[in-house]
Amino acid sequence: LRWLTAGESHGPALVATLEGLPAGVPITTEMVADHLARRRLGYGRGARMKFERDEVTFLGGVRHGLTLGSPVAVMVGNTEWPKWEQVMAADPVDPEVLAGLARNAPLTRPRPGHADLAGMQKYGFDEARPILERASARETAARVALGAVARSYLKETAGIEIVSHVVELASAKAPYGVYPTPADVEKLDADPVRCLDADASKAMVAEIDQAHKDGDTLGGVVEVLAYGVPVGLGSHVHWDRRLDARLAAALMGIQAIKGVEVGDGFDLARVPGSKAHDEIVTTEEGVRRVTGRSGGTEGGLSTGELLRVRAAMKPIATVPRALRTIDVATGEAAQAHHQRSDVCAVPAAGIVAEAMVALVLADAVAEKFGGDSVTETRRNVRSYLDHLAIR
Ligand code: EPS
Repeated sequence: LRWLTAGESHGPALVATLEGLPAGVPITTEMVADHLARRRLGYGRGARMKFERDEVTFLGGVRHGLTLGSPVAVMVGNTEWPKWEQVMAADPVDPEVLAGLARNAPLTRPRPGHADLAGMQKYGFDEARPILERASARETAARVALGAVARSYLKETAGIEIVSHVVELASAKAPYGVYPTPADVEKLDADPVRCLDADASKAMVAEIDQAHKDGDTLGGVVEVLAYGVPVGLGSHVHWDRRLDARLAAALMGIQAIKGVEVGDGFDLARVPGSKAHDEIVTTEEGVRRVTGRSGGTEGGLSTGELLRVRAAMKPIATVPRALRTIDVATGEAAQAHHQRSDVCAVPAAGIVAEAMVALVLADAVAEKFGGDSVTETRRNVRSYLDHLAIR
């Protein structure tokens, strides 16, 4: 698979293309819109989430609810655009008009933790607008749109289903080792922080309320689970074919993610080998691992067990109680710029992480099973599983 996104946070729209999926994947505007709506949920988001809508339009690759096998192109309109039409215009705008716009005031006080400063230095801008527009997590809407296509492909061809939940938010933690299933998704989406445990959810909401009062922001940890992943996606033979490496890169590529774990991750480094691995047994269902510490990958290959990855999001860099920085126009000490911001976007990050896992798995499924129609891919998956020598 190949896929790309384009578009700025306050531009007219985000666009995304995805190439390499077979024909016959069921996908509708409504399916994409549903996932985009899930991404907007979550306690602690800012004002923009309330008044902006995600407008989805397929521009190519889909006909009557099914993919054609041609590149899929999707556009997610920014309903904020009319306010930014001049500030973000593609064509030159009369400088006098621009000078009269408060929205266009140069952002010369870069936020610590944001792409602002290093981006200005690298790309040669004297203010942060040209950097923050693309660094913004608004772009994740485009990924979630493509993720909706990828997850439909996974379900249709291999029966793979993806679930995510928030397991930590600042110091509040959900009980370890409780894994929601696809049947829990509705309940998760109805929870203000997408956490399955009611007590932990309350504690997380309280953390967000406190941070809001304090003019602060919060991070947290999301866990993504993929059910029904067949054995043998990815490979041990080269670093960049390892499924865990591909998942880690994809998750680290989400804005504000600072750490990724596969299975028990860092905890495995703290226990002896006898407690770190998943013993293999034969059961009525066939060969199984008795525990899930590895997160469903061994040697860079999927094992056929539950796939489990976690991503740690740092607190949002637009901190209302602005941090120390410099004004790059004068070199003087200053406070970082701040207009409005989310207190916390961890629940949304879980939906984005689902999309990234879906895109990585779709890539791995397409690579292993090929096929130009969904029926062909499905047949290939079934044939492979039916003929496994050890099962
Ligand atoms: C974002 C800052 C906020 C968020 C935005 C991501 O936007 P603004 O600067 O316009 O207030 O609302 O997220 C989205 C628009 C979205 O759809 O997720 C940032 O700096 O990353």
